[in-house]
Amino acid sequence: MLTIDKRSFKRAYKKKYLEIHGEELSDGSNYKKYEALGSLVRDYVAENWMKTNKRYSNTGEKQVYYFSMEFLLGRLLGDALLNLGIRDVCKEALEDLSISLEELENLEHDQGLGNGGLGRLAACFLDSMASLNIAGHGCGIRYKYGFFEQKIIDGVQVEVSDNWLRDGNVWEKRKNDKREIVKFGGNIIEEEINGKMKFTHVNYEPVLAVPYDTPVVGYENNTINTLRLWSAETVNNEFDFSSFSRGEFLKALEYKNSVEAISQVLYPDDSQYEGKMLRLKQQYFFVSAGVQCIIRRYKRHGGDIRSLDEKIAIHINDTHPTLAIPEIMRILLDEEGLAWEEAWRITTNTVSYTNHTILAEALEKWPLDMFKSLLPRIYMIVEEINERFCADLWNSYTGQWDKISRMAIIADGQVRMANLAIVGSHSVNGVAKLHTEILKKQEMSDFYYYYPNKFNNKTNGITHRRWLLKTNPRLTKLLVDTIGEGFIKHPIDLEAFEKKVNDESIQRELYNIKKENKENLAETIYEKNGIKVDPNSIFDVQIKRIHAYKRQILNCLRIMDLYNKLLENPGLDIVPRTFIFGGKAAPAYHLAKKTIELINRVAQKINNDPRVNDKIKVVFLDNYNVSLAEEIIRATDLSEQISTTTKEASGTSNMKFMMNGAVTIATLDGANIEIRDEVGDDNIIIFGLNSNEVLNYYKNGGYSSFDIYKNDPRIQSSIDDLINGKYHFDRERFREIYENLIPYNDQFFVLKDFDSYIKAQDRVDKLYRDMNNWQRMCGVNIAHSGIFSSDRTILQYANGIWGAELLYKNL
Ligand code: 26V
Repeated sequence: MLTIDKRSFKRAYKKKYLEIHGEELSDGSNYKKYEALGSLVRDYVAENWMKTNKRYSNTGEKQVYYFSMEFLLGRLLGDALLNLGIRDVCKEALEDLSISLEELENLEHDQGLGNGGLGRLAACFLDSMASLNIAGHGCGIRYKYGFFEQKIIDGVQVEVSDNWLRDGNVWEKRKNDKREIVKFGGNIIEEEINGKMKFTHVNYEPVLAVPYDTPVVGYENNTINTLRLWSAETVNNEFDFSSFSRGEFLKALEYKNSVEAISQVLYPDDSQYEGKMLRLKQQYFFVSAGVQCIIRRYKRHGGDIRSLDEKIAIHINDTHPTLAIPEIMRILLDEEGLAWEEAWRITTNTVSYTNHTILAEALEKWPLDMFKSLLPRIYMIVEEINERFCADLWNSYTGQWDKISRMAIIADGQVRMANLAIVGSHSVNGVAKLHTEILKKQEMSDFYYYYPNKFNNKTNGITHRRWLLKTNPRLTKLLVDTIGEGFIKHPIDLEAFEKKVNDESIQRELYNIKKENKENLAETIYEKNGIKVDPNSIFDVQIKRIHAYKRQILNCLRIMDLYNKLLENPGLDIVPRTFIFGGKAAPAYHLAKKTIELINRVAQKINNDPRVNDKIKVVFLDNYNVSLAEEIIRATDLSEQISTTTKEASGTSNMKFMMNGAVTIATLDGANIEIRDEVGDDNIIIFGLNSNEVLNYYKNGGYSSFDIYKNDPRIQSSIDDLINGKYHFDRERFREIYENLIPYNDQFFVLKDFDSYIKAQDRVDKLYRDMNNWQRMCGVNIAHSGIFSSDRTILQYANGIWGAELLYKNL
């Protein structure tokens, strides 16, 4: 923990400002003030960063590398100040200088290098590893453009590029001396030398991988880990002057652009796999640079290559970094000269893999031709892994061709990345109990029976430092005042709060805190959308990627139904509600974009209808990102977690909401089940089909959405409203949604769960009328949220998968 007093902080800050801007503090813009503060904080971090790295070299403790195509960090200043333990001092010092810390914090551009849950999980894990003193580092891509910015124009999503580096990035440090070369294309020359095969890669295209390091600050423990993101450049970092001098200027420029394209942009799709060459290039690019750099460092410190797996753990976040497996093999075989068996033992003991989705359409499978021409040596290694694996399978399952071809790594002209990840790692985990069970019993059952010991569950978590301490300081203070500070380092101790939740003064304070947060959000809503919402209404929130399986449509149809009811019966006695949505659709995902448009049209209609306006309002907040999530989550009464059971692997916003005292309305899917188990049935509102029912329908059929539509006039009229011009003069506008639900038989059981959802929402209405009891429920949720801290998750990974030593245990 850093100790610094207000006076020295002010002095240092003014000095820093002068140093980097060459002018006096009082003259500058707020952005310049933010830059100076960021830069000062980075200086504070620098010494401990160096010391942490030294410690890791000296102690020789096991290093964990978390490989991920995505790190969705959000803003860093507030978290760094909090974890350094100087946020209060900094805030007061700046106040003396008439500067608002919050205003400066809000100027930071979100670091949005991720799509959603998977990327944000990686960011929470980095925070927990550093805070638990685990030598754990991130490895990924420094995309020039992050996840697109979303604008809503005439109700429709429009994508704008996210030029997040435009104004610079105070947190990153380019490391020219740590560059690596990654080789693409070319041919492999095979020759036998002294009875040993030698493979030489020739005619390849070299790409320079340049690392940019970002410090990951541990909570008050002096540990600073590293997130290393790789950027692609041409080897001489300029276009080829020989072609320039021959007048082939454009060609040279084209080459430079094609190399830089590798780290140009994050793929904004998290639902539908597409075999795009550029994405495969991205994957090999960062994985190869990362693995080369890890092995180089390991050897520099005198490590014996034969015990690499004792000192290094590489975790792959979904299948995206699976090429780490053949890349380690390549280095061990071709550069270190190890025999296949030994290289394979080391590789599989080093690598572990997390699966994040059972959606078949998201499974990565690369076309063989593309794979072979882009990565010729890696392809040869994958082919051999496959041959050896299939030979083993043949021994166990002689004659069972079906099974063997299902499990093969190469089949049907494709390389199946999930199969490679399972075969080439020593651990495969799901992200919530139900998800892991489904992997074991359904999606990956062949592999589970073959390798039962590889499979395990690690229920996701979220960092309570960002999602409670930082975003909700007033709630944090109430908790500290009532149960003491212990929960900050041991979040499970939040349980002590349960004893206090019947106390009326606590209930009142919970109410007041939520009210203030809702008032602030109401202001943001007014600023962004020009809609006035009532902070006394129930804030009913669904924020997440827009996906058919997450069923924003279910929520929207229920709002349409309620609207109809209110028109029929203007005196209907309901607690006023504000329905809040946020989320981005993949640019090519039609149905998801239509869903956004529908929500916006419903919002427009309802918000402009004075007959219902004292009862309901609908808001779609554009450009949902980490910072907006922080603002919304602390102001939420009701958290919507309504995915089709079995489809949401875990969910993590569900955990953030409960930690901030929202009550959840949910299907028994993903981690909702574990939340229910923690808080008990009285403190969560559950509805809908259970997993057996859903799996049974998928297996045996028997579901007809049309039957429900035909027999329930209430559903019928809301569904008809999709195509009768009520929400858009062009009646065809929402036909796609209609067709998905009726002629295409509603793959995600929206109609099947509709009635049960409405009844669950009626229960919410009743419960909310008893404010003391509602606040008691909120309190129980907070008290049981500690187990969902990512500190618990990371300890389970460290002990159960990585074998990472907790040398500096602070638990
Ligand atoms: C998948 C794909 C597949 C196609 C190409 C691009 C792409 C990019 C990302 C992904 C990842 C989708 C998987 C994902 O984000 N899963 C979410 O992971 C969360 C953290 O474990 C979990 O809480 C969510 O339930 C799960 O949907």
